[in-house]
Amino acid sequence: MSKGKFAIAAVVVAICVSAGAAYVSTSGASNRAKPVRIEVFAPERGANAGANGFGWFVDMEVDFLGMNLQQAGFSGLQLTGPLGHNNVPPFPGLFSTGRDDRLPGLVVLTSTTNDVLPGFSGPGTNLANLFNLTGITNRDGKETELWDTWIVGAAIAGKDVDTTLTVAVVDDLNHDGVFNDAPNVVPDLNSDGRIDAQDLELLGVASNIVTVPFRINGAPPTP
Ligand SMILES: [Ca+2]
Ligand SMILES: [Ca+2]
Ligand SMILES: [Ca+2]
Repeated sequence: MSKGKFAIAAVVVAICVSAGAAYVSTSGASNRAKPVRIEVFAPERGANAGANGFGWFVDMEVDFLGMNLQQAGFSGLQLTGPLGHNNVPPFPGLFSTGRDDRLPGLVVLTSTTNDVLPGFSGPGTNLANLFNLTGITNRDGKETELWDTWIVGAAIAGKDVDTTLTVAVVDDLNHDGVFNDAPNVVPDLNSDGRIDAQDLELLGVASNIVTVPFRINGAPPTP
């Protein structure tokens, strides 16, 4: 294409990427100055993910700009899961709802999280400690980059339902210099009957707030 068209296309792509990766607060405040940057790879926006309500992924990288592992709150490599997978070598980590023991600043919500299973209390439930795989993907003078992945093992957010994934790293609320302050449950701080990015803004975030609308597939895995 011509140089002019290419420039327009590049701008459109940049706007789309920006809109997809970052929540822009109602105050219009930019997220660019935030010290933590989150990029979610899965689910993709508009995807129809999983089967029977589970088997979908949340996969992301979290960049702690200008920080080391300790400041990021990172407490160790993690390979964990339910039952016999929980907290065993070679990379032990706890597996439950609530704040993650390995990445304790992270909040992960879905708008349709139910309260069917023990430990789940609806959309405010922080799902971060259900992540299975946590590792270090970059360490240099600019950032500490961590990768975090979850394969969802039960229909904890329903099936055949439109939902929204919301992810952020909470501010250093206790001012100990470490991003380790995610709550086990996010309250409805603005009392609007929903628990979403606006409540995280009120709680205080150190990162962009990523929101991904997608659908949870309820069909069985075989036709
Ligand atoms: Ca954990
Ligand atoms: Ca802290
Ligand atoms: Ca709310």
